[in-house]
Amino acid sequence: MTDLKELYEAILKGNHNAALEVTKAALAENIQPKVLIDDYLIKAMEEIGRRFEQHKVFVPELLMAGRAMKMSLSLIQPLLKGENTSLMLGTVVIGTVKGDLHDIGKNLVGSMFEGCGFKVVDLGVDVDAEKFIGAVRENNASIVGLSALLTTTMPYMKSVIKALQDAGLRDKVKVMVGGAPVSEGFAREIGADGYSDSANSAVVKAKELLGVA
Ligand code: B1M
Repeated sequence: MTDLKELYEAILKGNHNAALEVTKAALAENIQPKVLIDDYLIKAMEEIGRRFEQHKVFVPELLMAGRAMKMSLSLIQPLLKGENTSLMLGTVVIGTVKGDLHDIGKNLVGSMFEGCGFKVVDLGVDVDAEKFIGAVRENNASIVGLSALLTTTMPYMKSVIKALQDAGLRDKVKVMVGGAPVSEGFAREIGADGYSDSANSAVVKAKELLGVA
C-alpha cells in the first residue's frame, strides 16, 4: 500500500524521481487522480509557496517543486482526458497572460476541460492579447480562459478583455479568469463572465456559462 504522504514530501523536496515512482504506484493501486491532485500535489505546492513567502526556500526550490509536480501530473493527466470524443461541448482557448510564466494550474484546468468534453487550444504562458484574439478567431472559440498567478500580471486580463471588445469579439466568446490571486470580485470588476478557484469548478462554471450544464 503506497504511503501518499511520500508524494507530498517528494513534491515539496523537488524530488521528481520519487514523485514519479509514488504516482506510478498510487495509480497502479487505482487511487483516484482527483485525490492525488487535490490532497497531495496542490497541498504540496501551497506549502512550498508558504515557505517561499517566509523566505525559508527560494526560486530554485520553487522550480524543483514545480518540475516534480509536472512530472507527477504527466502520469495523471492522460487519465483525466475524456474518451468520448463525440461529446464536444465547445472550444476553449486557454493561456497564462503576458508576463506570467506559471503554467501548472493552467495546465490542470486545460486537462480538466479536455476530460469533460471540450476541445482545448492551449497557448502556453506569457500570452499577449493579440495571440488570444487570433486563436479565438481561428478556432471559433466559445470560451477564452485567462490564468494569472502574479498580482502584477492580473491587470493584463483586463487588457485582453478590452482587446476582445475592440476586435468585435466580446459578444462571441465567454471570458473566464482564474489563478491564485484572482477573485470573484476582481473578475466582476474587469468584466469577465466567470471566475473559478479550481480546475473542477472551472468546468462547472464553463458549462453554466454555455448553458450546457
Ligand atoms: Co512563483 N510565485 N514566481 N514560481 N510560484 C507564486 C505565484 C507566489 C504566490 C509565491 C509566494 O510568494 N508565496 C508569488 C506571487 C506573489 C504575488 O504576485 N503576490 C510568486 C513569485 C513572486 C514568483 C517570481 C516573481 C519569483 C522570482 O523570480 N522572484 C517568479 C515570476 C516568474 C514569472 O511568472 N514571470 C516566479 C516563478 C516561479 C517558478 C518558475 C519558479 C514556478 C512556476 C513553475 C511553473 O508554473 N511551470 C513557481 C511556482 C511553482 C510558484 C508556486 C509555489 C506554486 C504555483 C502553482 O503551481 N500552484 C506559487 C505559490 C502558490 O501559489 N501557493 C508561486 C499549484 C497550482 C495547481 O495552483 O496555479 O493556483 P494554481 O491553479 C489553480 C487555481 O488557481 C485555478 O485552478 C488551478 C487548479 O486548481 N486556476 C484557474 C488557475 N488558473 C485558472 C484559470 C481558470 C480557472 C481556474 O479559468 C481560465
